[in-house]
Amino acid sequence: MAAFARRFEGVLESLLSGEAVEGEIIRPARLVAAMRHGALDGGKRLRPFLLMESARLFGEPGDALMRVGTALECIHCYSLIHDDLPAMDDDDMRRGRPTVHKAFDEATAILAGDGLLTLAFDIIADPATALPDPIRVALVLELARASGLGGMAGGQALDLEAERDAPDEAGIIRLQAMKTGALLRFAARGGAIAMGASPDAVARLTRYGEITGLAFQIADDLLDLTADAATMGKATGKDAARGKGTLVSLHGPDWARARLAQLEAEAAATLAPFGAKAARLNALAAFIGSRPS
Ligand code: GRG
Repeated sequence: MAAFARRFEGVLESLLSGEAVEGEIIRPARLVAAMRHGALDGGKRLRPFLLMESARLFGEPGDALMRVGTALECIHCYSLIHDDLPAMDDDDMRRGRPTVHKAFDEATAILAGDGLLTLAFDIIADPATALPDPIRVALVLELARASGLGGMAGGQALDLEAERDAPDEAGIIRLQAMKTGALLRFAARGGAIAMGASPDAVARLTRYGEITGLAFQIADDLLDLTADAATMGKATGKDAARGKGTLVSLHGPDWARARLAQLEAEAAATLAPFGAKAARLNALAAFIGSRPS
């Protein structure tokens, strides 16, 4: 994953260039700098890695897949920039550095998020993402649905509401499936769709994405409770401080660790028909459940 992250950085860096492309007028230097601050030099690049590894089950993923992964990471980075704003989670540190609104200012951070969100769809729609047109259109739609009203943005809205009226367990699972699960689901499903996989294979990868999304969130809630800020590169203990309900606060850390082991086994069973080719995706599911940060 670390080797992938280094290779990925170069592709993302070139797409966040300060040079205007056809159809643009200029790219304002301060906005480019804020977008680069929020997107480059940090992050595990988990979602694009998952997309590439899902694609690899069906053949060698090329540059087009790398560009789809870049689009996905742009959405993820936008969500972090906006989530850190004072009106949302109000964080000063992210990935061990000042958040975008601290390094620049709030208005610029809002626009940097807007710029990254829009750039994601620019990247996939661009013919340079050399995939058949129906596949590119399908990916645009899938990514929009994962990111928007009934996906990540909707999940964030439910998360804000949850601070007032505490949801029950089913409500917590649903809001997390939207807020953090939807992009991971897209990563696993999108890799299969981009490679023209069969409906059965797409369904299996979708399920795998849902399982890893759930595992990612349980691990994140566990880390919020147990890890220190230096390891995480951001403040921790925030859920408990706000009295925010999570599966970990409902059932406790021992339950969470047992559930993570269960989900790892479920992920492996879902991918069993792919045999040894799924070894890296199985390792990834294990990593997601036990990641240190
Ligand atoms: C503002 C529309 C909008 C949405 C925000 C995803 C999200 C919704 C907020 C992020 C809040 C948060 C920290 C959630 C926990 C899960 C999460 C997304 C953690 C960070 O993802 P990693 O671990 O981060 O992949 P890196 O830094 O490695 O990219």
